[in-house]
Order: sequence, then structure tokens, then C-alpha cells
Amino acid sequence: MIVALIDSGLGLLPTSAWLRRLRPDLDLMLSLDPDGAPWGPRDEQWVIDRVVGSARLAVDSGAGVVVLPCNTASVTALDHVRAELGPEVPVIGTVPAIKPAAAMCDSVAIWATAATTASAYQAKLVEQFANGSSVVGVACHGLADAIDRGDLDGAREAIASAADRTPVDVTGIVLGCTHYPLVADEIVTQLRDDVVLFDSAEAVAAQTLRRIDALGRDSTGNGTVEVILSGSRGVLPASAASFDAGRLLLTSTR
Ligand code: DGN
Repeated sequence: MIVALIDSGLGLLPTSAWLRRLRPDLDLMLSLDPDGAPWGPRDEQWVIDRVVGSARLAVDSGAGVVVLPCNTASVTALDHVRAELGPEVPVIGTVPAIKPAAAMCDSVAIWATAATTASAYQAKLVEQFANGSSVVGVACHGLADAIDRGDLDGAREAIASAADRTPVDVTGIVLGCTHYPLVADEIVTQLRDDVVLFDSAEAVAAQTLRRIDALGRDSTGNGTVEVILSGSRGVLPASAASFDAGRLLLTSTR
């Protein structure tokens, strides 16, 4: 069974790595959108069309399970992807790790893209899981984009700006964009030692495996990784090349 992971860019790597760690034999299909990234600042309908189109392409290319390891895509397009693919194909979304953060910390900041920060979905999660803690959203402009470009100076600048806009009493930061764990070391160096980071990659991978088990079908694979890139840029982003997995197969959609 092929599991497709769909994101604008490298944010799908942390969840892919967890899936690989927990189930080394699973066959993965990584769908990245270098032509459309970043999705964070895009208009809602544009993101819906892009994510639904990527999911349809993944299933038509053989995927039996679809994961959106992307908060922007999940808050915007999850229901639309489920409607498009129907009940036969499990679709797993990503939710910012607000619940565990609020359970541990009195003051929490959610770092995310502008789209996720402004979403009604995030506001609803905060209402549901704040558990008496103070929870604020901080939009990290340009950070996912800098990560995709491998621009560490740009990433540092975006992190510094987000740190400046984060209330001083915050002790827990939810990484509400799946790109951000890739620069966790940089984030930690710019924060006080007592600030703890929370991300959802391991939980999303575990939930994906539960949904696969529930299908009751043989999901044994060969640990292959297929990469689907949008557009004409047949270039694998530098950090994706270091993804430690079996066979790597490059596919261009055009
Ligand atoms: N990884 C995406 C997220 O979790 O929101 C970011 C998408 C983007 O393109 N900015």
C-alpha cells in the first residue's frame, strides 16, 4: 500500500521520517509543489484547488492513503480532499499540538503561517484545548519559504521576528507549521532555555498507522519513496535528497 504525503515543500519530511522509523517497509509517495509554494500566504480557494488536485493525482498514481502533513492544507482543504476521494481512501490531516502544550504550560504561543494563524479552525482548537492556559498565535512570515529555499539567514531573520512578537511569559511554543521542526535547533538558540517546543509529526505518523491497520488489508511494502514534484522544475529540493530511505524515484507532473 502506498502512502502519499502532500505538502507545498519540505514540511512533509518530519512526518515521513517518523513513518519510516515506525514502519520501515511502508511505500511512500512524497508530493511537493515547488511551483506553487509557499501555500501560507495564498488565497483559500487556490489552496483548496491545489491540495485537492495533488491528492487526486496521488491516488490516480497508486496511493491508497493520503496524509496532509501540512497545517495550512489541513485547516483549509481537509474536508474538500475527503469529499473528493470518498470513504475508501483514508485522509489524515495535521492539527497543531495545542492540547499537549496547554496541558504542560500556562502560556503558549502557536507559531504558524499567516493562513493557519488567521484560520477559524485554529481559533476553534484554541477554544477547545487551551485548558485555562493563555494561547496566542504568532504568524512567522517567510519562514516556511526560507526553509524550502535552504536560506538559513532568511530563516534566522524570520525566527527572530517571531521571537520578538512572542509574549515574554510564554514557556511552550507549538510548531504549527510542519516546516518548522526542520529548523528547531535555530529556534531553540533564539529562545530562553525554559521554552519547550511541541510538534505533531510523530502523532500524525502514529495516527496514519492506526488508520492503515483499521483497513485490515496487507500494507507490507518495500520501503520505496517516490517523489512527485509540480511543474517543470525537475529539481529535488536539496534537503529532500538527504531523506534516508530506500529507492528514490523522481516524477515530474508536466
Ligand atoms: N508546511 C506547511 C504548514 O504546515 O502550514 C506550510 C505550507 C507553506 O507553504 N507555507
